[in-house]
Amino acid sequence: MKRSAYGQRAAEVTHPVAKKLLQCMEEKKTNLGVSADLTSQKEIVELIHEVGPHICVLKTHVDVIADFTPSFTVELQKLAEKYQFLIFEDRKFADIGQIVQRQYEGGVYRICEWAEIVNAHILPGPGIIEGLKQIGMKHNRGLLLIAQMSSAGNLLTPEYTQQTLAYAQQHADFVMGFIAQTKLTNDPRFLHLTPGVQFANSQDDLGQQYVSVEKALVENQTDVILVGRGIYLASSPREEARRYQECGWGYSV
Ligand code: 5BU
Repeated sequence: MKRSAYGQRAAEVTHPVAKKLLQCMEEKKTNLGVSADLTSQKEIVELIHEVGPHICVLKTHVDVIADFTPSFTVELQKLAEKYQFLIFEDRKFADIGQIVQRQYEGGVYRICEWAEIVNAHILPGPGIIEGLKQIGMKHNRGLLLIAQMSSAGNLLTPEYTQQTLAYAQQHADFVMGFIAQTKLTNDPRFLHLTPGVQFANSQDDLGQQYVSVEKALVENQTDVILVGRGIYLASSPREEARRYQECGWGYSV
């Protein structure tokens, strides 16, 4: 049987979360992640039952859930187990190391207890990575560095992106990849996850800029597409997730 590049990489990488994600992608034949940006626990659970079989990652913004209770994260983990996907809290940490540790470990959300993947800006310097790493490594977690953004007028210059790559290389025991619009490195240890992907629209009215599945995966050579409104606002999120899965996987094998 022909193995996809994801399967080969799964065998090669040593980062436990990168390995798990690549194995999941290979087994489920999907490079689709869903951004579950809904504002009630019930809506998110319903969405997961629709899209769960088609995704490798569920991306959350827990702080937009109006009726959030800590038990929700227990349910999320059960659903991740049932449907076999990884949970990525798109927290975009951006503070000094000492504070991000508290934001990651404590507060209401206790993110490190349930999110296998989180992300961070490197704006404050490498102390943010060191801070998160001290917490995350104890829990077998992975970090994505935000190297590029999808939104118009963002300030992440090519030099900034290159510095992100350099920091990732210095912390490859914890950093498993990037949020990026284009592939930044051939280093197989690092995964590239791309938000701002949609079939239907090229933008929203607040600066979001979309690329097609083909552009993300073929032209820009990234690894995982992250789709939010393109799926959760569709009349059948299940069918739409299936379409994105088939399209994305078709470009990757
Ligand atoms: P959409 O509905 O597919 O437009 O949602 C995009 C999601 O990806 C949303 O959760 C954003 O927070 C997230 N995102 C993004 O759109 N662009 C970026 O550069 C980063 C995250 Br980083």
